[in-house]
Amino acid sequence: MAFDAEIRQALIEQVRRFVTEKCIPLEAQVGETDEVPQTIVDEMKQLGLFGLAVPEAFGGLGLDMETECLVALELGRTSPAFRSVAGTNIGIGSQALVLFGTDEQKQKYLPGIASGDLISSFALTEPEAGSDAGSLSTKAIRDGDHYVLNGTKRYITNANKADLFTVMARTDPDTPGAKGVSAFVVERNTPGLSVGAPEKKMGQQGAHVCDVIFDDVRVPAENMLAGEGEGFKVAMSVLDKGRLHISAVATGASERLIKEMVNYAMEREQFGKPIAQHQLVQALMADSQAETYAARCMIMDAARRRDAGENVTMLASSTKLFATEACGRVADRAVQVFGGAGYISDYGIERFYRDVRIFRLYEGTSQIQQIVIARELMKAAKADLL
Ligand code: COS
Repeated sequence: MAFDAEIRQALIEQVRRFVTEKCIPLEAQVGETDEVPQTIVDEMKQLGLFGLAVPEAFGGLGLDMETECLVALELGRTSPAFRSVAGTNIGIGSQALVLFGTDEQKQKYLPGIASGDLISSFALTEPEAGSDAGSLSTKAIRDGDHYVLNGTKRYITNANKADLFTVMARTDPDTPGAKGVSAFVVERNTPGLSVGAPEKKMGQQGAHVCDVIFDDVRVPAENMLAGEGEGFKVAMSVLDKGRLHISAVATGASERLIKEMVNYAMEREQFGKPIAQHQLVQALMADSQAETYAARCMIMDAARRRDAGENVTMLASSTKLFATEACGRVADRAVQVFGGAGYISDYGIERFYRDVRIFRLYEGTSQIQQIVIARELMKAAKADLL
């Protein structure tokens, strides 16, 4: 069901105000200190941002995908580290529970995720299993009414703050590939679970990724999500949604960068006039706008179709491929329009340039999106649906 239009507009305006008044003034500080201030986290809780995608019955706002994307577009208009604070609770950290959790599992965890009192993370990637997620080797071996987990997860967003992990692990070591994988909810304080130090990254200071190490971690069998062997599908379904959300965040960043480049180009004078009056600079601005508008349209269309119950695997991958690659080009053009200033930290453009680079990598690289799109096309062709 579509979200009430007035409530939606009020929420979007509230988020835009929060981003403009609270987050943007702190961008440089967050970039330098590598920490989003607690006051901001508290405000995000009050705004309900942690529970955007948790059903109302469990304390969230229960937004449809279209509204979630509109909010994500707003959150994208500042340093991505701010969005990342609530990002895993909104997306990959909560959605396995939302989509596949039993009523007891939902009752136990979703209210805390929605309020932001519980931080949730998604643990799929491993040192030897990145794009080839189905080859993961973390094991979950049944022992009575528990599964015993052993292995290492890598680059896990918000792991250092997480209270809860959705973990994909191999319950059937004799079955290679996607089929032997199951998904579990694992609490941070379970004995044997430890979290590594945050990695030093190219960008997105203030957002953290760490290793998560499982050393004979005993997880109750009732914490399994969906059935045994269903974990890969759980992960992929979560990523279908996550890829739309990330597309919206990236496109919000593109819109912010366009605003920055146009304002700068109208003020900065060279050859006796504002550089915005030079046609080669106009081309940089215009191409950025055309691509960003296209990305926004793709996001809205795919989100509405998901809300209507359509399978959006191909659309989500198409949107993520286009929106994140476009964002990379827009960020590059923003540096170009700013010229030397674009390379200097004080102007913040180089920070955005570094921050947005990850959009083309996480939740599936651009090359993985291409593979998904091509496979879906061939499936559709076989079914005579093209
Ligand atoms: N939704 C539901 N089920 C899905 C699915 C989706 N979007 N995509 C695949 N599946 C199912 C398939 O239907 C298949 O089940 P059946 O054997 O019952 O038909 C199963 O999952 C395995 O799928 P597939 O054979 O396509 O798996 P592959 O190992 O070939 O890999 C890719 C598929 C490459 C698409 C996958 O590994 C992937 O997305 N990798 C990138 C991972 C990623 O995004 N990592 C980012 C880190 S998480 S932030």
